[in-house]
Amino acid sequence: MMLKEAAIAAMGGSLLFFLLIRNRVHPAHRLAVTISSIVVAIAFYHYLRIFDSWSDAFTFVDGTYVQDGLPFNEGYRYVDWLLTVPLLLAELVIVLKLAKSTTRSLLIRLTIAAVAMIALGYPGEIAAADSTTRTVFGVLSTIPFIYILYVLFVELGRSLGRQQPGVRKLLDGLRYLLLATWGVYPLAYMAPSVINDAATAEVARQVGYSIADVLAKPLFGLLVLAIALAKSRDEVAPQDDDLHRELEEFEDA
Ligand code: RET
Repeated sequence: MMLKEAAIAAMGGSLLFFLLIRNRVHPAHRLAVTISSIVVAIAFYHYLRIFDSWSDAFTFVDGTYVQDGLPFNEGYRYVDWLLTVPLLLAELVIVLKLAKSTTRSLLIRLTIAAVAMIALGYPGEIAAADSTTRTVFGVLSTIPFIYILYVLFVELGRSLGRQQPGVRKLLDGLRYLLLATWGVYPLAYMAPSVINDAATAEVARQVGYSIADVLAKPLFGLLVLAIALAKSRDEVAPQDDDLHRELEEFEDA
């Protein structure tokens, strides 16, 4: 499936990029970019596994996919999310550079909510297309999902005023990218319930998850990098001022 190859390439390429650019970021803001590298490295590995599992399960016959092999393992994707979703939330919180106690409280609450969201989604994901289990766990998983959105948009919204105007714009973009891409996941989850043909539903779900993953990991990482670089420029400025003063003193002497 071409899309999975594209996802593998996007994860691998962005991994290389984040590693190469890391040194351009001021050490005070580097952790967020390091986390981006870890996120796409984890996703790169899991996409290789997902790709293999897909090839073992489906064959392309007369223009459509037919499931004629081993069962397709959706577990790789959930293990990937279990690790990467808390990390993505952590890099967002870390790049903000809030007070230590606020950061700590946000990290703990967001991690718990993210783990609950993914863990509750899994039993529904592997349940039959029209089963109650699927609906019940989908609804249960949506509760922590809404809590995460509440924290990011209402709670964090209040701290945005303290960020530099340029950074604030980027952060706004980051939050809307998050909303737009994370919103795709519950929609893709519903594909098997609304599309009758099982293989078509499976393809729709995989396409949704894969596109959302590329936007939610590498593109999200790029925006975090832009914020870290903008903040790095602010860090460099005082040193330049010092240099300036020294030069002036030197010229005066
Ligand atoms: C599930 C189950 C149905 C209800 C909801 C879900 C939300 C999933 C989300 C996943 C985000 C994944 C990301 C991965 C990127 O690395 C589990 C599909 C609400 C929001 C951001």
